[in-house]
Amino acid sequence: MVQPASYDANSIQVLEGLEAVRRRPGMYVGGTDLKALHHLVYEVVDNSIDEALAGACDQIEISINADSSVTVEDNGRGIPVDIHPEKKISALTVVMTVLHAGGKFGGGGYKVSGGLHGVGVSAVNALSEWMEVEVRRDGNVYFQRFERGHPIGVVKIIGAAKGAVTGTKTTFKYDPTIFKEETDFRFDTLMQRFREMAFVTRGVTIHFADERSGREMTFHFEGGITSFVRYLNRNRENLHPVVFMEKIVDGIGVEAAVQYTDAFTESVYSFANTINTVDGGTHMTGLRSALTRVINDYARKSGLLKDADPNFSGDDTREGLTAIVSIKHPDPQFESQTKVKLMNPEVQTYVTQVVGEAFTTFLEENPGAAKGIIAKCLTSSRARDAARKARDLVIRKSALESLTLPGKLADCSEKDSSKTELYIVEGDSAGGSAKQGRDRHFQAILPLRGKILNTERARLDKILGNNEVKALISALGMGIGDSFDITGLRYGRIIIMTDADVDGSHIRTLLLTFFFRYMPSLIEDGHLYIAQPPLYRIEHKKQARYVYADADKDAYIKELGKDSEKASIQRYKGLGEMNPEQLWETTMDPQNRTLLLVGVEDVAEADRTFDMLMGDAVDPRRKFIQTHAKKVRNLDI
Ligand code: 0RA
Repeated sequence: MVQPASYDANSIQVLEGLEAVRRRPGMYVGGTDLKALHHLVYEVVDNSIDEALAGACDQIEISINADSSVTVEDNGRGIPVDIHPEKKISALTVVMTVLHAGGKFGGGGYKVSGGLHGVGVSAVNALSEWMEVEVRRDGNVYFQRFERGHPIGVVKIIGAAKGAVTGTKTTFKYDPTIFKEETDFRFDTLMQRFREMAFVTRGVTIHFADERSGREMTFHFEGGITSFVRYLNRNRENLHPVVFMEKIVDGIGVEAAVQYTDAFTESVYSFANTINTVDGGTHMTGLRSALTRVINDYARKSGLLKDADPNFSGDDTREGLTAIVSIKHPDPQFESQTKVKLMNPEVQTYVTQVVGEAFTTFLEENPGAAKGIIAKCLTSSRARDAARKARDLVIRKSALESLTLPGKLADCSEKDSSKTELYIVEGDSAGGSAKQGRDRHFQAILPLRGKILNTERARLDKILGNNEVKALISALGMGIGDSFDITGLRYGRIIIMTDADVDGSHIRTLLLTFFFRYMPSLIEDGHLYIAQPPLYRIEHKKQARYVYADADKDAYIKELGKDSEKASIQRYKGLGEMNPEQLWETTMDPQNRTLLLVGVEDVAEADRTFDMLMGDAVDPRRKFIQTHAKKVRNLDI
């Protein structure tokens, strides 16, 4: 025994605090849903990440156990166990039971890593059916168990820690009476977060294992966020090596990694105390404005930008930019409880300063790279100019022609967009069948001839010049670019209907890329679908059956047994092989058809995926296409 059991005023206060967490979990961990459940894990792992950021730990092991308990083990200094001077109980017990106690004592260094609301591990303890902590320190192994936040006995020594081994091992089982709904940890969700944590905590090794499935992953990035940028650009052509910059200003750690590529898109991610701030904030603004300023200054000084030329805009300097900015702040201010936007004003000044100095030096010392980056900005600026002119022309034209619909669009009679559908069909012949087969009251048909443009590899001006794309934009009624307005959408469902062959899947991909790049809200709001035409028609004893998958065809033939010799099997190579009635019956009739809803679960991942799919690198594209089918959720209507 290392402490007396005491039930004084302090412990009563403690228990009241934990009761408050159990009564109102929403206030402390953001709810009782799957997201909140995952946050319990992050809260515990954050403590180990803090040890790593303090330079005291380089190994973190996380496992989801068979009983859905979670273990997090690190080789840090171990949570202190000595008796807390005020509370007269072990520091370990205090950390585990007092809200916000986590980093308040012990040696220097402040708590920097995220936490959900910075409540610390005690909130997790309160929401756990049980929790056990093992601390290796001073040659001993200390142990304490808790149930629903209450200590079960005092801190005990249960063994000897070999040599100078130190660390903390925490296992918790969430309380199913609180997390009632959906309660299965998702490996991929957790893995994504651990990968980010490992990127922004250079040198730490995070091993993550799922005992339920046997899956495991190890993350270790010697290069920290430099590796992160390399990872993001793994399928892009870069213009120079990653530029890494780092400085502590006024107690705030600032790190950034920057690399330009030949892509047309921007991939910039920001982190505050290891949390991915998806809505950016002052660190993001600081990074962007520094890059724009430095590039303009250098371009003027070196004469690459002439006196008569206007400055590059922020958009010009962001085309092809991949960057990470990561800050560590003792007192981060976020816009809301969800921690997606950093608000500290001083951070913008510091990031601008650090990135400004370092990137200026980089350009001065690497004139070749500087020239490449500026050439890229020039092309981007000229293209934007051309696009603006082209768009103005399109807008003026469409104002004149007052929304003329494309000639080949067979529109529907219904005007209420919540009831209407637009089928985008490959080829004129399938378009013909679809026009005859449809219910013209609410279904419109737009046939596309041949392939539309690869919009990933072309700029807006060129895209707007393509007739198929033009027809698509005016049929949808929302405009494009800066003038895009989703309220103009003329159809509630946009359905891509292509042949079940290689060309069909290519056209489908080109369309998906176009929508993702230029009309993402169409996907986010759930308007985009993929039609599912049958692969076979099997006729047996004058009974026709449509089959949508090879496996179903095989199953049916097996079912027919010997009789299958009498069946006639027709394989549909294209939509054009179906007559209008068949097309209606199998693919367009809301009573019978199956549609796949296209969703973007994670925009950042989709960004990488689309780039990979449509970019220049060939191998990863092939790999992606093979696994693509699984990513689209099924939706029966
Ligand atoms: C307070 C003080 C010290 C370490 C820790 C907390 C600590 C907490 C956790 C939680 C998970 N792993 C952890 N590792 C360390 C510093 C103690 C010292 O100076 O020795």
